[in-house]
Amino acid sequence: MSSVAPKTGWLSRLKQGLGKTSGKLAGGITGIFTKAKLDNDSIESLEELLIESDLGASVASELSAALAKQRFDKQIAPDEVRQFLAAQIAAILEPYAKPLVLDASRKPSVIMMVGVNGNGKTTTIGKLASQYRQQGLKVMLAAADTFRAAAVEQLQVWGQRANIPVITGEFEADPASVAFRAYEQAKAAGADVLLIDTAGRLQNKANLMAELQKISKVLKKIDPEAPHHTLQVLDATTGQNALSQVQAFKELAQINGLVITKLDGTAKGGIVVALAKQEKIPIHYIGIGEGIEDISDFSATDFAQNLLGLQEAID
Ligand SMILES: Nc1nc2c(ncn2[C@@H]2O[C@H](COP(=O)(O)OP(=O)(O)OP(=O)(O)O)[C@@H](O)[C@H]2O)c(=O)[nH]1
Ligand SMILES: [Mg+2]
Repeated sequence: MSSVAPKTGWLSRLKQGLGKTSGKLAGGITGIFTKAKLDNDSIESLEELLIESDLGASVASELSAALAKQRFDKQIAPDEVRQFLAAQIAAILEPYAKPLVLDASRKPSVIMMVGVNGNGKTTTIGKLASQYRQQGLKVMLAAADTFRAAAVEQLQVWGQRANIPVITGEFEADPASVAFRAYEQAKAAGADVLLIDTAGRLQNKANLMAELQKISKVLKKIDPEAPHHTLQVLDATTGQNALSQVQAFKELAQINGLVITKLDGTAKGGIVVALAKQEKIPIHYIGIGEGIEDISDFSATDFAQNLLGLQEAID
């Protein structure tokens, strides 16, 4: 699905959203390479900078070594280093920068959102629901996080904003029964997309696993392929911890896509690169703010360029 917002508006939001990470990387690279040769010291400092920005130790050493191989013992301008890194990072991300493609023959496509508390599941559902609606799709939401009354209300607020029906259950109702009812209703209404919000209490892993598996199981009574997409939402501000969260959730559900939120709030945006490299799961969307428009498709080149602060004068 392509983003609805004009390309230029999206790019300026992306640039702003990645500003903390790009500021740190660009500033660091300028500090290291102004007047300095590309030698062991500067390569080591670059590697440290990349690790601090959460690209992960293996990517950091791989990129530094690749740069050294090209230009060792020669003067190199900071701008060239940024260009080099952006190209390398884009190449790492490219295989995993996949849009979420909905199968139009499914009425509806069922998207289940999972992830640790506070990572941005409900917010992401609100943003996506609004995007899909703007594209003319019929959307419904299921509040299958029934553990907190506030969680249901939060989803209802997003639903009201975009004029989208939200199927809810009683407080502490069985999440699977809410999901099942929502699926039945979405089917009857001829909806294109059903987005299911879930709870993320990883502290009680056995319960969460049982809950997510039960939701999946009841959805499969309607369509054995449902849920058609299970997306894990990760909070970029947690840095390397996002990697262990993916490991944990892989045991709980069949994760087939990632959404990485809160990139606007952190200089640890390199975690996106570490996730692509290590987890090899498609990254569908990134969140770059709390507003309804602050989400977009994940583009490897645009992301890499903006991570290095290179798209200056686009809009
Ligand atoms: N800055 C910023 N804040 C975000 C983004 N996405 C979500 N948030 C904020 O993060 C907080 C938690 O988001 P929720 O959507 O409630 O997270 P959740 O995963 O549903 O949390 P639980 O329901 O507790 O499991 C909210 O204050 C959101 O506004 C983002 O991309 N950028
Ligand atoms: Mg929530």
